[in-house]
This record gives sequence, structure tokens and C-alpha cells, in this order.
Amino acid sequence: MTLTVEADPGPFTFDAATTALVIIDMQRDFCEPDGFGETLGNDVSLLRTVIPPLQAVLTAFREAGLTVIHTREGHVPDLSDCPPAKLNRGEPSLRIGDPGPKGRILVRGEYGHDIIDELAPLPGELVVDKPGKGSFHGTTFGTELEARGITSLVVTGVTTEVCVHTTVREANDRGYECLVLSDCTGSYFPEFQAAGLAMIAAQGGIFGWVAPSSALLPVLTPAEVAAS
Ligand code: TIU
Repeated sequence: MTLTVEADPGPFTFDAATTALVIIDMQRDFCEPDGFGETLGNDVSLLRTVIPPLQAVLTAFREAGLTVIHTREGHVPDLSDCPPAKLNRGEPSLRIGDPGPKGRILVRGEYGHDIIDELAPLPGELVVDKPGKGSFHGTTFGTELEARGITSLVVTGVTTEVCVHTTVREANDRGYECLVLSDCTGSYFPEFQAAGLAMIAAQGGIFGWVAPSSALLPVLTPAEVAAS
């Protein structure tokens, strides 16, 4: 038995036991002032609208006993996993590795690199540290999904057109079916949010499905999941 969510461009069907909630990069460095996102010139308040609906989805996955995976973008302290092309890109007010108010920018182990308190991982939930925008590049994400028998991903987090898109594109090419939750993904740019979501579902769902969390939550109750 499968569960079905009304989505764009059509129904998204999935088996709860082989589906993971993936929460991309809900880190202080992107969602709070004084972090990487703000050093790039962005208004981080736009990303914070994602937090309440994503908390509800995270709670639903936990209460149904389903797989939850968090990711964090960042680099080892000596920056040996940060390509010069990434380090030197643009004119940020602080570069990756520079000391900022929340610790060294986008460096693993620093306060700013960690996930915001509202969505803090529970013990036992996988946290994937990634050096790039995509979740598969340079990580164990793919092997962890295979080990758990996961075939479908409910993808959330930030930012829609950067790390969410890269991850969904990588996942789609690897055969995963991805549902992207529109209100649980966020961008610093409203126009990129709209276009980013539209690109996923266009052309018959060229690399995934899109739905609001309100379409998923009613089918994710423990009773619905147990009966599926
Ligand atoms: N800058 C921006 O929009 N995003 C990133 O740098 N990383 C993620 O999307 N996580």
C-alpha cells in the first residue's frame, strides 16, 4: 500500500517505510543574522518563514516513526575541502573561514554552522555534512540512503534554487522520487522561490513533484501511516 499526496504536476505516491524527510541546511549561517547568508548580502528574514511549517512536518515524521535526515553545508577547519573557486567567489563581507560573530563562517564545529534550535536533530537522526551545494557530492548521503532502503525523498530547507535544487537534481538522476514542499523551502529571492519550484514540476515533473505541507500532513498521521 502506498500513500498519495496531491501535488504538482500530479499525485505523488510513496511508501512511508522507504521515504525520508530531508532537511537541507537549516543552519544559523543561513537563517540568522551574522552568518554566511548575510555576508553574501542577503536578508535572512525571508528564510525564517520556513521554520513553523517545517517544524510541523518534522514533528509528523517523528511521530510516525519515519526516517529524518538533516544536512549542513560547511568545511573542515583547515578548509582543505573548500575549492579555491568557492572560497574566492564574489565580494562577501566575510569569507568562508573568517571569524564572525557566530564563529568562523561555514566551518564545521562552529556555532553558526550548526542547525537552528527550532529544528535541532534528535539523537539517532542522521546529520550529513557536505562541502558543496548538493547532498551527494563528497558525502555518504547516497550510501546512507541505500543502507536504509530509501527510494523517495520529501525535500525541505534552504535555499530553494541552490542547495535544494542541486540535491533534488542529483537525487532525481540517481533514481529517487522527490517531493519538494513549497512552504518548507525558502529563498532569499521571492522570484527564485517561485521559479525554482516551477522548474521542478514543469514538463510533467522533470525532476520532481511540488506540494504545500498542508497536502502532506493529513496523509502522514500515525494512523494513516500504520494503515498504509
Ligand atoms: N547562498 C545561497 O543561496 N545558498 C547557499 O549558499 N547554500 C545553500 O543553499 N544551502
